[in-house]
Amino acid sequence: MAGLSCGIVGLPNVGKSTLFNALTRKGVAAANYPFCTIDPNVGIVDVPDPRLQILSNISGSKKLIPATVSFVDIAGLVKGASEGQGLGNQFLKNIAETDGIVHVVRCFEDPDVIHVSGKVDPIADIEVINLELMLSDLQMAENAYAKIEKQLKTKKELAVNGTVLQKAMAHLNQNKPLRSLELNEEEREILSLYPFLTNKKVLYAANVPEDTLPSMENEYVSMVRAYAEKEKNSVVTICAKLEEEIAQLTEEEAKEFLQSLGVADTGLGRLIKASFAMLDLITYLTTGEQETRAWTIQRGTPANEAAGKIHTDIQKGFIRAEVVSYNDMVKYDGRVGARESGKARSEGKEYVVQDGDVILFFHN
Ligand SMILES: Nc1nc2c(ncn2[C@@H]2O[C@H](COP(=O)(O)OP(=O)(O)O)[C@@H](O)[C@H]2O)c(=O)[nH]1
Ligand SMILES: [Mg+2]
Repeated sequence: MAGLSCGIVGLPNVGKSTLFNALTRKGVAAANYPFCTIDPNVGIVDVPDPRLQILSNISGSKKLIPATVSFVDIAGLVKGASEGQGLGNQFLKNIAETDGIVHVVRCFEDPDVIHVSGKVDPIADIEVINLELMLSDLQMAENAYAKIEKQLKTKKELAVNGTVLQKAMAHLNQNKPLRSLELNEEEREILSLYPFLTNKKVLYAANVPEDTLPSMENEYVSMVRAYAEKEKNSVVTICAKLEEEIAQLTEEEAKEFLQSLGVADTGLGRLIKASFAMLDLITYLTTGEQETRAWTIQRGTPANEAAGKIHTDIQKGFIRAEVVSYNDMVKYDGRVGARESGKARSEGKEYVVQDGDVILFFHN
């Protein structure tokens, strides 16, 4: 899978496929039927970033290339998935391959759409999913521990793995996700070598009914917010039905439609941005006559590694980076103007790239 990815998870019939279709306009069958989505569907989505168009106008670029995030529509999870119920094992394997989780929660009532446990109860729904993820992780931790247990006496270098896995098992047995396990840096690094599901970041997408517009709040959303706050996770409200309709429209029509509803931004835009933030990603920009482009990096990446995103040759032969902030590019009408005003900084390979840096790399 190209780039960074988010798995869309949630119980059956909460609106995952509807949301996914709107995200990707791919037309995957959304049906009022549990287990409808058998194969995970991957969609690559542009990250909306108005800075690109403005920079591109300044530079007279021929092309405009936004950053992307991949979303995967993962088949519905049910109680017992960690024991292979429903499409359990397949589901869990698909999540393991993603970087972060978007957990869709049903906050709408509709007698025509079956709820797998009979009534709308967002917290109970969240807990069904989270329990299955924890059980799956517990199994994984136990298996991993069993594998190294015998060697622990003779192989000193495995001691930390043993400790980490034991801590993980104890934590999971207390019904807590691994992302909340307190570990030192070395231990955390070792934990991240295993594809544990509850060690991934999670973002809740509360799927609200159309009659909550424009506020998109209702009592169910409040419950989800309170729950997420305890875990220090974020919530994005979204109306999957509305997004599905908007996805059929041209950009112009969509804008008018949203305005008529009193909604400022599409839920999808907010969801994509929140996913990007959840994965702790930022973008730096390059701009010229050929193209204006957003490059995705992890927050904290040094300049030479950031250059490696463009080409490994630039990383290897890195000399320096000329950095102008996006705001200065706009204020001084481009790199030349920024240079003349002393706003073009020369940075070395260890410089930590910031979101919105507009960079020109020099290399040999
Ligand atoms: N009333 C209402 N129905 C929805 C909403 N979102 C999805 N649905 C419907 O619920 C059914 C299941 O949706 P789907 O996206 O396939 O759910 P999934 O099983 O989570 O992928 C479909 O008939 C959707 O049209 C919503 O916000 N409101
Ligand atoms: Mg589906």
